[in-house]
Amino acid sequence: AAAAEAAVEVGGVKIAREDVVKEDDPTNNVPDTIYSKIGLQLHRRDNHPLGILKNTIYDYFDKSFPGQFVKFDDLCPLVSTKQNFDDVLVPADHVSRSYNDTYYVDSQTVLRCHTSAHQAELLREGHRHFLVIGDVYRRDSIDSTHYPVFHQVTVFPRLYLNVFKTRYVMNSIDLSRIQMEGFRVFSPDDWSGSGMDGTAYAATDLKKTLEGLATHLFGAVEMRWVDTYFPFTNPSFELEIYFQGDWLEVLGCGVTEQEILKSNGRTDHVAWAFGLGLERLAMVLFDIPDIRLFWSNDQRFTSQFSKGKLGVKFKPFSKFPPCYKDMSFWINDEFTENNLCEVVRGIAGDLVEEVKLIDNFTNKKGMTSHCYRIAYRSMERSLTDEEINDMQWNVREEVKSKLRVELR
Ligand code: FA5
Ligand code: MG
Repeated sequence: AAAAEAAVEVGGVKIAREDVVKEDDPTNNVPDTIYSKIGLQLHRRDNHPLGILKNTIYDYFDKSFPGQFVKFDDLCPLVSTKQNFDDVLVPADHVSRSYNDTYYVDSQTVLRCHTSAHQAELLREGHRHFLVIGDVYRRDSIDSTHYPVFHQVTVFPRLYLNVFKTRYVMNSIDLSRIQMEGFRVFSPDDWSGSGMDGTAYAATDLKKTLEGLATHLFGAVEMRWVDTYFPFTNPSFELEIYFQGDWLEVLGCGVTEQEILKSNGRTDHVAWAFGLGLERLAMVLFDIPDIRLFWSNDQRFTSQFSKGKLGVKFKPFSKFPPCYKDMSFWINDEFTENNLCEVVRGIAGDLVEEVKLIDNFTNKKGMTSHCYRIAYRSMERSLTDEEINDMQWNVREEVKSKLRVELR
């Protein structure tokens, strides 16, 4: 196989392979398949479904809040654990910090697992309203809607002075200064009759803005709000839209924790933020059946999309049959599905379509057996029996040697 590029450049930062892939370093778990995705920046290609969707989201914010939002789509995906976790109040024992869920370059540096990793530094730099779009990285399961690299848009924040508290505060603020600085100014009518405090007011504004975005993308749709939890927002919500007979989670959002604003120089402010996965939305909007297709260079895929054309329905080129291989083994204490998926992805790359647990039992001695079904399928061509058997043989060997499980 062709060696991965010696170095890529993102946002002015040169990233060499040896900066990211360190096979002998136990504090590193980044494989070549992940390194090879850094710098591709699908979201910056105007004729790519992700670029088209990104630009449509830009349009909405430019139209709704002219001149207010600054956009960042070229920030380096290598961030510190402080940026990715501490700055957004992710607790020390949260699963997302584990080597099982996140790609670590070393014990202090990760490939960002969400674009929220940039909000604290951007606040400290003095920005008020901003969008961050970028590639994010997660160790995860393998199926048609999960890929270890995907793209997120974080919008943060709609930041306003907390003029809600009392009429006294309202009266004491120099309104001309606030307007000059681009804050949204509320007249007393906005809040005094509403009985809402700043948080409730922000939550209402957030929901209204996001319902507007969903309508901008989908036209008239049915949607619903679901309460949820994020360490960095309170209250927190997910927006689901009803599409083709099912409820689809499209984004997470909430009112920013005061602690984040205070520790980044924004006392007496209220803000909201949201984070949205571009692929899931694009799959629905363009009828794209498998998340791997976004990475395809096949003309039959790329030629179907063009700048500014949201929602052109993808016409699948002939679909090739999948080939299923089952594999059973006795697991050990360290076994995780994410680790198995890394092994399979490392060997089969984008030729693996799904890895699925199909049987699971524990015998009288307390040994647990798992049977996984691996689906191999190319999006572009027929696979030969020989090539599938080779991949499966290599998967079995590596599962034995790397995961140290006992094959059955
Ligand atoms: C977050 O990442 C939060 N940072 C979002 C947020 C931002 C909340 C700001 C509040 C304020 P979550 O892990 O749910 O949340 O991911 C957000 C979206 O990313 C999901 O709704 C989904 O659309 C997408 N997503 C998550 N994992 C994958 C994956 N493996 N492949 C493709 N898309 C994914
Ligand atoms: Mg979620």
